[in-house]
Amino acid sequence: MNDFANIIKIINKANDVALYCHTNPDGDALGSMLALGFALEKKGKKVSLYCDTPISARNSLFKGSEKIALPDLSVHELGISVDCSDIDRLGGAVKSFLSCKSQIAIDHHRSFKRFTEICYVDKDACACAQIIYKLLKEMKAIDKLVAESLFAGIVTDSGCFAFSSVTPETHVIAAELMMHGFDAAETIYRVYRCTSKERFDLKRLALSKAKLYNDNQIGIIVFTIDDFKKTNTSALDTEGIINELIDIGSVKVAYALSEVGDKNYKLSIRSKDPIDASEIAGVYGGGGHKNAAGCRVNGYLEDIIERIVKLASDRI
Ligand SMILES: [Mn+2]
Repeated sequence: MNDFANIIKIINKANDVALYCHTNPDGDALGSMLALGFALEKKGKKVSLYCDTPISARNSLFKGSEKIALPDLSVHELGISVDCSDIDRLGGAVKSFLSCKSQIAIDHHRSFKRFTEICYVDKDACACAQIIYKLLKEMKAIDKLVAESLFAGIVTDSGCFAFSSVTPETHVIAAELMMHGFDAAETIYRVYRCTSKERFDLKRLALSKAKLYNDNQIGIIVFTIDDFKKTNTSALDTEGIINELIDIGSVKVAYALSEVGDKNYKLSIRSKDPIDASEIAGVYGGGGHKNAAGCRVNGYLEDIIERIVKLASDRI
């Protein structure tokens, strides 16, 4: 594990490389995959980019995202997954990934469960893009567009350099990337700050129903299918809205429940130290990072809320 030399050797040998990111990709998944894709294409390789989720309007703001396709039946020489903590995160792309003649996984999640013989995992990296940066630096494959994509990944996964996962090294890497001359402020606006009117409406609606528990130490927002219909949005548009709750001084744990089906919810968790969000997600078989994690939960909404409030209050 964690041997760039071996990984570079394998990449150099392959002519036909398929890259994979997780289902419902976030900025780090996209930035990591696109940066690696641009770099390998420049090295003359045939590169395919796969994700099982169609690219949303928001994700189309990442340069090169139009190259990302739904997985098909074609077989590739080498498959590389980025930002996937376990094989299930590939969702509908699992079969395609496994059909590659060899596989590599590159990830930074604390909950990483090994699913390839060859992998590179750095649980201290604040973004997968930070690992891809080191890999591509060694391959001397960073140009302006690659740098911008990596920067976009780091910005989105670090809360624009605000999370506790950010280290001095993160800033050094960001500085080295910026030297390639892309417009950093424009990139941050485009991939991190910019929102749509629809998403604004969803945020306004969800926040108007937000509830606080335990002396305002636990915050919960719920996105219902009805909310998505009313605002012409989907569960993909909820990313980041949960931060409005964890930003309340008294809140130690914030939850966002997104209804995805009948009695089926996607639960996002944010926490402040020392509470471990990934440990709470683990109760439901999910995972993530110390301050940001997620899982799926089944049941009646009232029961779920009662249970997750107890999970948080037990840890406060
Ligand atoms: Mn990530």
